[in-house]
Amino acid sequence: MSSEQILIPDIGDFDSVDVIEVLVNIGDSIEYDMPLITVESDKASMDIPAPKNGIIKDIKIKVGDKVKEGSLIGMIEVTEAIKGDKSEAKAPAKNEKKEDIEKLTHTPTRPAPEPPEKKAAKETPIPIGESVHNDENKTAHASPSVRKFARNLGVNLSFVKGGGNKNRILIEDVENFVKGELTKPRTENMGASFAPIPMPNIDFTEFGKVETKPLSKIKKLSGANLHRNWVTAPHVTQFDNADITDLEIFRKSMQKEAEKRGAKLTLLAFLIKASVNALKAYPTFNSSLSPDGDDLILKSYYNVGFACDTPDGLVVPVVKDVQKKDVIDIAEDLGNLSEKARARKLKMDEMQGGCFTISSLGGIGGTKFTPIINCPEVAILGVSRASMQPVYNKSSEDFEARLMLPLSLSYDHRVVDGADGARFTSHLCMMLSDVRRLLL
Ligand code: CAO
Repeated sequence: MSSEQILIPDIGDFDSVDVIEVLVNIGDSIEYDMPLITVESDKASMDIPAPKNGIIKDIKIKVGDKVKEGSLIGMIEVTEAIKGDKSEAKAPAKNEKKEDIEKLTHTPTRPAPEPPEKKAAKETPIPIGESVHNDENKTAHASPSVRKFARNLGVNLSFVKGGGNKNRILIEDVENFVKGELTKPRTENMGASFAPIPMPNIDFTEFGKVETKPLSKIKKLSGANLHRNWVTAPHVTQFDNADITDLEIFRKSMQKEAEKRGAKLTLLAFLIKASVNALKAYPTFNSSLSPDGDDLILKSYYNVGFACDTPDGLVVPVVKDVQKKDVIDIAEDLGNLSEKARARKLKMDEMQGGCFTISSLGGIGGTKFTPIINCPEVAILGVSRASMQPVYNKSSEDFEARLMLPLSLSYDHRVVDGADGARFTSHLCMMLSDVRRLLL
């Protein structure tokens, strides 16, 4: 056995190209023609194949290095001489088109491999996501080895988001895509006509100037969760209006006392208290479906999450053990948790264990909205801006100006029936319109 240098072969018209992937490690046993590294010019990318069978003894380059013909990739301990060594392999000719380089660097003297399309059709297992369109695969920004990997798995690269330099699709992006697809709810029984069609890939620059900004980590995470929740839980939203005229007078009268304890007594604190009262009256709302959908898990603890708007996106801190707290305790928790959320200092356990969520947009505006359930919870309360409304009083047979708070309760119809949805919001309205009940 002898140790030999592995050099970059003739790569055509390129003076220097970037190493964008190193596909082998020291100690790897490799076969002739296996891709060792991927290099990229500003126009094309190509895999550099192994010149011989052997074991990688040393690697002299890393991702980001610039290389050219003759650069040392590493050392190989040749284990077995093969017929088609590198001297026989056809190098890309200088005048060949750049797009052809990929094909040429893969042309060994062994029997020619089947064309990729044919091979893919044979090897492709059940297509993941959408069907494989090789034309779309070609436009994806990925190295040949990644394209081959994707083809073998039946992945259409036009659906995969690249995490590499200049959004290049890497092996791990394909792996993550496959994992994501496999954990999606099964839809085969829905019939093909219900499966969503792929999102068109539009080049917006054709219509005007654009700016591309990466989504924040929080937005990506919450987006994936919201999407899953929206498509898995059949949502119904029940609307109601709570008369909070007396509650507001009481809240303001308690503000000084709250300030003494360092808290701002907001409406949200009362809403959390009232929600727990309603959860106790209607325990189905304080439950989760088991993952197989066969059982309902009823909870005997009362933790309420609240949607908090931060510069990085939406987070949902959780006020724990609400049943043991008075409204000022809850207001204190709300202040602390909101501050931490905006300073990105929330700990994981401060966002876990929620039973029910409140999303209040009342401080901003709007008359009503339909919140998305924070699954595996089964309901969420949306709160919009309170406003003075003429409300008919049966006793006085006259209209009175009352402060009305719009509520929108979205619930999972697999767990909650429509009648219970209406009962829950009626109960909430009753609690909020009579502070004495709330404080009991
Ligand atoms: N009607 C009228 N006024 C309201 C109100 C309502 N429903 N709710 C709050 N207000 C008023 C408050 O009284 C306060 O006024 P003052 O400063 O004069 O007292 C003002 O609006 C601001 O309230 P706040 O924001 O300080 O307190 P909050 O308890 O209402 O809200 C929080 C706290 C964390 C929920 C809020 O800051 C927030 O992030 N809201 C956005 C939630 C969100 O994004 N939901 C959407 C999720 S789905 O994408």
